[in-house]
Amino acid sequence: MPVINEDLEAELGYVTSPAEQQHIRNLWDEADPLMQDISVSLIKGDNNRVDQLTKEALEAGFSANTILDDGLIAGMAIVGVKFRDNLIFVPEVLVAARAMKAGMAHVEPILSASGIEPVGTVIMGTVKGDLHDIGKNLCIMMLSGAGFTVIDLGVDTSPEEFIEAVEENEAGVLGMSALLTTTMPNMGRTIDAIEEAEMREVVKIMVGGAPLSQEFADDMGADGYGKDAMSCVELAKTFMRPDAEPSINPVS
Ligand code: B12
Repeated sequence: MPVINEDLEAELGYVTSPAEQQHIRNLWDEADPLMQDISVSLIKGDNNRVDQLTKEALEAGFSANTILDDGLIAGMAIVGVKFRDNLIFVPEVLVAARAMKAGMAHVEPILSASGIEPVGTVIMGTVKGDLHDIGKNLCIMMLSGAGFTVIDLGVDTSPEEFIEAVEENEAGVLGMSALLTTTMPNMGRTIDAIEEAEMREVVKIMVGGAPLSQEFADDMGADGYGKDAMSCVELAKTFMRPDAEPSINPVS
């Protein structure tokens, strides 16, 4: 069984909560040394090395999903903790995000290239005032891989932009992402605007992002909450089932 490498053990030392430390340790103690190396390089913000190691890992036969989960996302978990605890600051996080992007550039085409017919159109965006897009982009990657046509509205998306995109693309599903407690209410405002535009019956709404919960999603009147990219895909698939709601518009 792989052991956790020295650099990662040192990084775990920054995680003071025992539960959090155990959670992150679990991400690594089954992970191949190459995946651990990708995590370390991402934490250090070494985008060239992440780029090179991700290529190597694919050539060595690791699946895109394994590289994403055991290498890239596991590394980002530590970056998140260090940022929260003021051990690193915005510039370091941006450098780590750039390294994540370097790895995702190799993994994304594989996850997206399923070659299957589009099963429906999903509009995705990060809400107004919020610039976090790593999680949203992961969801988009997985949705594309599952055969959805995804329209990415990017970050800082207003309710009007969401509404326009749903209309223009006759989308059956709208997904909103928020990472800040201050921008979470903009999801509710978008849902209200969709109701005012009398479009609530034609689109299913799913929400996600680290600070969200099922309870919050229910309170806002969303149709679903997803804790990660896998649940995002599951939700979108559920919404596309003919028995989900007659209002859904799958791509014909
Ligand atoms: C990277 C990052 C940044 C980067 C963003 C880069 C980018 N391009 O995204 C930068 C440096 C720009 C940044 C800026 C800021 N950040 Co920031 N950031 C983070 C950090 C470290 C990681 C976020 C991340 O990418 N996580 C990894 C992804 C994979 O996870 P995720 O986003 O949760 O997505 C998953 C799920 O939630 C779900 N999901 C996501 N979206 C959706 C949507 C749907 C529909 C579904 C179903 C599922 C789903 O699936 C995803 C994949 O599994 C977090 C800490 C953390 N641990 O979350 C802080 C954090 C979110 N940031 C925070 C803060 C405070 C800020 C700033 C205000 C800092 C400042 N003083 O300037 C600014 C705000 C800028 C703005 N207006 O948005 C706080 C928020 C606190 C709060 N409670 O509101 C956090 C929690 C850090 C902390 N603990 O203090 N940040």
